[in-house]
Amino acid sequence: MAKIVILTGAGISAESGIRTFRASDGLWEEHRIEDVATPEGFMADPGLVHRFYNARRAAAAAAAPNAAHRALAELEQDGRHEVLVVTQNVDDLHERGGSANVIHMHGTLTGALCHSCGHRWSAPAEMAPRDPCPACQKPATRPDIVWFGEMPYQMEEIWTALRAADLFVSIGTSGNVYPAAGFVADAGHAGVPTLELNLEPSAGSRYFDEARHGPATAIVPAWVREMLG
Ligand code: BJW
Repeated sequence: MAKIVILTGAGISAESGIRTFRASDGLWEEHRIEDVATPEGFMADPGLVHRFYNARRAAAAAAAPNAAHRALAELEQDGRHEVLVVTQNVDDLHERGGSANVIHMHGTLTGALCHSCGHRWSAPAEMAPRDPCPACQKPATRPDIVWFGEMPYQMEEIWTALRAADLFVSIGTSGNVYPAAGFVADAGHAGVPTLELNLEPSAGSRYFDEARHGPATAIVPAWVREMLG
């Protein structure tokens, strides 16, 4: 069975109404990365960071998976390929679209984490700075999100899957944030063919063996149809 590792980014959820980061109307136009996406920003103003993620949690809950999420689920469910989706996205649209084998390397909006004892639990719709951890009771709760300077989740598992893959596909990511931006090079060094599906050429477009450009809801289902013959 051919093994396919698929990296996804904000672009796959854009047509579900979820804002990307680096577009002219993206999240980083309104928020300083240092303020809302670093541990130092959280320590300086946890209320601001919780408000940022509370709003994004509400936006994700109100959104529905689109044709690109559903096409990747169809590829997995068809059973002829072993599909692993590695997403940088913190929404749960892959799971709601039907994908089962998903790694959230940058965490999830539905998760809460205690930065004192490391306990994890389901995030309520609204989190606030002095919420107690259900395990240790300390007011040390944060969204279970990987911020700049923190180690993304399940990296060994991802690199092992990448090296063993028969195909690496990158969908809807600008290729600006490492280690995900380096996966195309990691795959290339392991002799794994690489394909980019993005609205426009990403920062790493030239490293891919093949690139197709257009909206995810058009080019992802078209690619899946090809794969399923
Ligand atoms: C469409 C579309 C449509 C639009 N259809 N497409 C110097 C050099 C190298 C690295 C570093 C450096 N200095 C610091 C670093 C490390 C740092 C880093 O990469 N910094 C860069 C800015 C340079 N990385 C980290 O700190 C990471 N940790 C780390 O490196 O740990 C150490 C380590 C060591 C060794 C091994 C492994 C690790 C942690 C990174 C955490 C990123 N966190 C964020 C925010 C938290 C999550 C959240 O709040 O959601 O994650 S940043 C933000 O960017 C978010 C995203 O997941 C991530 C990627 O963004 P994405 O998905 O690519 O979105 P956009 O908006 O950039 O692009 C969207 C794309 O879609 C565009 O191309 C559009 O064209 C396209 N698109 N509509 C198809 N309809």
